Amino acid sequence: MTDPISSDLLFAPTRIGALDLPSRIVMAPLTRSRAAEGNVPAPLAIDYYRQRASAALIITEATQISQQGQGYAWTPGIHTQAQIEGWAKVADAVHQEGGRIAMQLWHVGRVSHTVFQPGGARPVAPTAMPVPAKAFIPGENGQGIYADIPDPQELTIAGIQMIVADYVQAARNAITAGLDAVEIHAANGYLLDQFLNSGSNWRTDRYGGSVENRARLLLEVVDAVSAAIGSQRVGLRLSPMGKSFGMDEADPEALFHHVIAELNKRELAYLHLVEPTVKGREIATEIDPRAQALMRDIRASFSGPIILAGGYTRWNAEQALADGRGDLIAFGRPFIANPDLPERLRLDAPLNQGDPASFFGGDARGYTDYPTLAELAERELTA
Ligand code: 8OZ
Repeated sequence: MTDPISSDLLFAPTRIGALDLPSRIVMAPLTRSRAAEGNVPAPLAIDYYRQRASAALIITEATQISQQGQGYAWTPGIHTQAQIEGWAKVADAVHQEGGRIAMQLWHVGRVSHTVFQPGGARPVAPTAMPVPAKAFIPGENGQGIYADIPDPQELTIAGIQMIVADYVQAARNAITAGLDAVEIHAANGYLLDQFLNSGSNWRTDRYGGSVENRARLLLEVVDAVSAAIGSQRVGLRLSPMGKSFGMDEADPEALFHHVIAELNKRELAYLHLVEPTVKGREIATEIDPRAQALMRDIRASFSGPIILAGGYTRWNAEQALADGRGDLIAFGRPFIANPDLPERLRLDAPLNQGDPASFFGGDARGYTDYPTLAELAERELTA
């Protein structure tokens, strides 16, 4: 093994799909629950993303493709004119700073609540079964609260087709707003993951049962979105062996063998993997050998670039690149607290620590007020 910290693999330029990137340091999608009325990105979001434009690629917070796709308080959408206009300001700001930004397209499926659903309907799912999780809904006095998830309703074929159309429209809207690419969120127990997983998908039609059938919706979405905006502007996020919101796949090897073989025919811009060490908000220190083997297989068989996400530090990011486990590294929490993260990693400078109390919801505090190294130095001079 090479000595990773003496190498600078994180700073090698690369190309993924249609995008030329100056480094391998990706800003991970981060839900911040600060959207304004109408689930429009708030003016503060313009500053927040502008401040982080030195990332090789910003992946936006998960953004619902439709009202039905929302499952959390104050998350932004990309299905109304006002939302498109809000995102256009964000994309402009990032581009003015020389950055690139992809929108993460999100449908939560069953991880929702009647408060978000059109007409107060029950959330939609591949299969109507109780969901072992809570939804984060707006409470009184502006605080989010956790609420039991009402039993979902099973999607009809017509309902599934509408969702594919919603993905396409959302992708077009993102491009209209000036974003550079989209990332289809098929990880972490949300709709597309619910279809992939045998534990949450008990359908007996062409969308359930065999691995081919469970992967069908994902691939239909990938194909329809690619046809609309070009596969070179489409990325995909998966969380193999993830356990979020009741996900539990009995045969992940067979599932991902099929998914990767199909993806290889489609020439996406990238595959973004949430590593199996990610357990909700914690990172496991013990590595499950089966999960490790699966990740190795995916890496060996996928024909395009891979972004890895999973609690990376500068040191183990360099190590992952040196070992060839991925091509780019997504940093989440470090980007919350360090708008100038690439510069800090380059200098091996200390990092600001993020405050979990302000991760979800609130105002500028813990959002746009984390200082850069230059701002810290200035404060010291004037103190
Ligand atoms: C944290 C809080 C809310 C949503 C995910 C979109 O896990 C999320 C999310 C994360 O993919």
